[in-house]
Amino acid sequence: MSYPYQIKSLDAYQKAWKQSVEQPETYWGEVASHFLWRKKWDKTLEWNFKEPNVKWFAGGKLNITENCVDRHLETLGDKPAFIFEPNNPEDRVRVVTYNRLHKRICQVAQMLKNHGVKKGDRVCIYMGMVPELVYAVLGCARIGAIHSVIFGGFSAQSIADRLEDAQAEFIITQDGAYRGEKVIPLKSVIDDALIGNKTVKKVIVYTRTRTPVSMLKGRDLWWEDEMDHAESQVEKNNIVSFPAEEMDAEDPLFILYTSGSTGKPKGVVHTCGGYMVWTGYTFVNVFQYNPGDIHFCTADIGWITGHSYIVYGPLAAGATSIIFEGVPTWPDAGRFWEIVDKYKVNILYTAPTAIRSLMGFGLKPLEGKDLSSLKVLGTVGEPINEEAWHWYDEHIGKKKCPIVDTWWQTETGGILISNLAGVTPAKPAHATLPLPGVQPILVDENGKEVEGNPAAGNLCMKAPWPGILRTTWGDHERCRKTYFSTYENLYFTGDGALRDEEGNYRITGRVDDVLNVSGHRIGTAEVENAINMHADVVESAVVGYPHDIKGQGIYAYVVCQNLHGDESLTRQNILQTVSRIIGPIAKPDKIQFVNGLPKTRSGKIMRRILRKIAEGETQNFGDTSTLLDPNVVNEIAGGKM
Ligand code: 6R9
Repeated sequence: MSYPYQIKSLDAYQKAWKQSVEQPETYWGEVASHFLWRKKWDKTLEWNFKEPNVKWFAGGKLNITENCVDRHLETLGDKPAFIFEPNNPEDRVRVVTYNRLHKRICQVAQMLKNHGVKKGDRVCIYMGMVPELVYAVLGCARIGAIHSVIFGGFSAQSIADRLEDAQAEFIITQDGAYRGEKVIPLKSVIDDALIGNKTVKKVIVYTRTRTPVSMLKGRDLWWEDEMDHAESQVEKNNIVSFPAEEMDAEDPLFILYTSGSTGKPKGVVHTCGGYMVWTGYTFVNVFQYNPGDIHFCTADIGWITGHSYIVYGPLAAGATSIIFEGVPTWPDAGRFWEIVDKYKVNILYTAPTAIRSLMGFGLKPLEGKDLSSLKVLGTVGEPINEEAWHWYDEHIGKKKCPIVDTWWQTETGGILISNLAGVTPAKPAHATLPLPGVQPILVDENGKEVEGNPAAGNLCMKAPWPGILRTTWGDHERCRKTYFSTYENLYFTGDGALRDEEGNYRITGRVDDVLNVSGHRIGTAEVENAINMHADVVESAVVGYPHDIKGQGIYAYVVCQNLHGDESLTRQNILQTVSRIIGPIAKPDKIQFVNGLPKTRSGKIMRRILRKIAEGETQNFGDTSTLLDPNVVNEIAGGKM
C-alpha cells in the first residue's frame, strides 16, 4: 500500500496547503480518488456556514468498511490490523489479522441483520477496550447502522439520556471491563440505564470478565451465541462474505456525544465519505505512517481520538495498531514503555495528562525498556506544557523523534492543526500550522479578524474541511447556534489561541464554559446540574482551576440548605450524586460550601471571580460594582461558611 497523498517535504506541504485552499475541489477530489468508491461523487464540495450545510463528495457511493478492510485483504490479509494487549500483561495477547477482522465484521453485520437492524438505525456500544468493540463498530458501519459509542466511565443516567436522544434500539455491551485492578460492571450499568427506556429492543452481551450479570429473557442475548450462529451464515466453503450496504457519502456514519457550554451533551454527527477521507489522509500525513509501522494510540475508543486514530484512520491506511485494554499505571507506571518495547512500537500517540502523570514516577519505570523503535511521538486532548513536552522529547523520544502536537475536536473529525512529523517544524507547546484544507482565523470579541503576527484571539475556521461535523443529532438548529452563529460565516471552535511571528498556532484553552479535565471535555453546566440534583443543594457554580496532572481540576462552590450530617458527609454525598448523574470522571476535585454566589443584579454568576478564588487569589478581583452583594466575594475568598 502506498499513499499518493503523503506529503514528504516542507515545500510539498506549502504547495498542498495553497492548492487545497485555492482549489479545494481539485485537491480533495484527487485525494479522495485514492479511496475505494462504488460510484464516483457528482459534486466534490457544496457549502455554506449560514444554515450550515456542508456536503463533500455528494452522490458518491461507498462503504467505509470496504475501504478499511476488504480493500486490503489481497495484499494484507495475513498482516495484523490489531494487536490486542490485555489489561493483565500475563494474559493472552491476540493478533487480529485483516482476514480475521473481515470475518468478524461480517459476523457482526449478519448478527445485527438477524435482529432486524437496518441502515440508519442507531446502535449504542458500551464496551471496554477489546477487539470486539472494533468488530461492533465496523459491523454497524457495514450495514449502515449508525453507531454511538459511549465511554465506559459514563453513568447509567448519562447513558439513558443518550439512548433517549439517539432513540437507539440496540445495545452492544459486555459483562464487565478490566481497568487496572478494577472491574467495571458494564452490563449492570446498562440494566440501570434501561429502567424506563422504551426504545431498546435487544442487548448483546460479550463475555470478558465473567462478572455475574442478569440476562432478561427476550431482550438480552449472549454475543458468543449470536456470533456463532452468524458464523455459519457468513462462511461457506471457506469464503466469508456479507455484502456491505451501499452508503451515500453524506449518510451518517456515527454519533458521538460531547459536552458543550449548555447542560445537555450534543450528538455530533459525522458522515461516511468526508470522515473517511479526512481520517485516512490526516493519519498518514501527521504521523508520516509507512506500511509496516506499528502504531499505538493510547486513547479509548469511547472518545473521538479512538474513533479516528485507532479505528478508521489507521485501517483506511492498512496500518497495524495496538488495542490496549488497561491503564498506564498498572501493574506499574512502566506499562506504556513495556508495550512499546514488547511490540517495537514506531508511533506513540498519547495525552499530555498521561505524560505528566508518568513524569511524576521519575525515570525508574523506564529502566530496562528499549524504546529505540519509536520514530514519532504525538499528543492530543489539551495544551501540552513545555516541561512535559521536553520530558517526552528527552526521555521517551531520546531527542530523535519528532513530536506532533495535534489540535482538533470531536466536531472536526480529525486533526486540523499540527506539524507533520519530521516534515514541518515542531515548536514546543505549539500545535503549529494548519493542515491542507484548514483555514484558521483569529477573531476578537466582536468577530473582527485579528490580522498580522503575532496575534491572539478566538480560533475560528473560514471554510470546511472534509471531516467537519454535519449536524447535531436530531437538532440542526443547535448545531447552527453552537458553532456557526457566534461569528458570521465562521465555524467557532470554542478555543482561544495565539499566533507567533511565523504563523504557528498555540492553543491556550477553552474560552467557553467547557472544562478540559485530563483531556476529557466536561461542561460546567452539566456538573452544576448534577450537583443541584442533590437534595440538600440550593445552587452551585463550577469552574476550572489549574491542576498539575489533570491540566484542569473541577472546583465547585455549593450553597446548601442544610448540611445533612456534617460537611464531610455532605461532600461525599454530592460526589456520589455527580457519579450517578454523569459518571466518576465529572466528580469535583474541590467542593467549597458557601452562603451565596457572587451574582450580578441581572442574576448572572460572576465566574471570573470564582475562577480567581479557585486559583488561590484572595484579593484584586477587579470591578465588582455590578454585584448584587459585593460582600459575598470576601466571604468566599476567606473560605468562610
Ligand atoms: C481530539 C479531542 C477538544 C478540545 C479542544 C481543545 C482541546 C485538543 C489539543 C487541545 C491544545 C491540543 N485540545 N487537542 N488543546 N492542544 N493539541 O481532544 O477532542 O474531546 O472534543 O476535545 O480539547 O480545547 O477544543 P475533544
